[in-house]
Amino acid sequence: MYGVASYSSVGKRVRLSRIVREPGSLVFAFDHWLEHGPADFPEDRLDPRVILEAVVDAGVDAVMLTPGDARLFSDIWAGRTALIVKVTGKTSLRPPDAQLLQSIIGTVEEAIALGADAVAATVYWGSPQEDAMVSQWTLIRETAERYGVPALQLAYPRGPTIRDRHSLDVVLYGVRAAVSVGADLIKTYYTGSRDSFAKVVRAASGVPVMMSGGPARHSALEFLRDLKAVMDVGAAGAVVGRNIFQAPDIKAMTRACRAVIRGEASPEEAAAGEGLA
Ligand code: FBP
Repeated sequence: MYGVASYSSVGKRVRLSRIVREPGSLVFAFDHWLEHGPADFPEDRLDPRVILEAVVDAGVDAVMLTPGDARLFSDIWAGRTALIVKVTGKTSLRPPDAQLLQSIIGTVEEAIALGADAVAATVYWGSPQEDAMVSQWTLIRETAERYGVPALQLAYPRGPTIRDRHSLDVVLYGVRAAVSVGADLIKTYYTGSRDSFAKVVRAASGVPVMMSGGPARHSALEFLRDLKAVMDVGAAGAVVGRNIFQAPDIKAMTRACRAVIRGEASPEEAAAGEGLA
């Protein structure tokens, strides 16, 4: 091949390497105050600062925040962990027929101004408003591309034709769609087994895939086993919110997730080592 890489392709590679690390990365997702509201937060954890401090102290590869929270809490994350700014969002307060569209809540330029290593945006594949979501995504991805910023897609199939968001065919379709529209990194639902997730990773054709945490499992061990299953079949890591910040001991759960993702401990060893039930 002749020629040298473009400035932006170098920038994208450098930024991506701060998030996607070998053998795997733990990203803390923390946009839940916007997306879900108080229902997600135990009474003693209403202050996001308390949660974010604990997670960053325990050590994660990156945090994914809204632009406003990235600004407000920069004293916690800056210089300690990579930053992904999520530039789309919605609240659960919307009426049901408006739940399948996210709004633009920040720009790529603002994310760069904040020091972001990547931008993230949700696409609800199969939504009646899929057209608007894909158009938003394309604008975000194209702008990010120009500045050498990787674009993470939360590839979430949901809509009236989708019966089971977690079924293999549905997740596969969402991941292939995300690849087709240029995602640099994909966050998607767990399909419930190691073998099925292997197909999801293969379908991404080398674009890194991270498992989305989802609602808190019945036990820490159950979640750690899910992490192990996806890591065994080539996932790039996981983007986890509730399974960490709703855990009785946030720091212990963060460390256990990280150890399993990095292959430093089995789920059983990680749970026992951190005293998790
Ligand atoms: P969780 O690990 O808590 O599932 O967080 C990941 C995430 O994608 C968040 O970024 C987002 O707020 C939330 O899940 C979306 O949840 P829902 O699936 O209820 O829309």
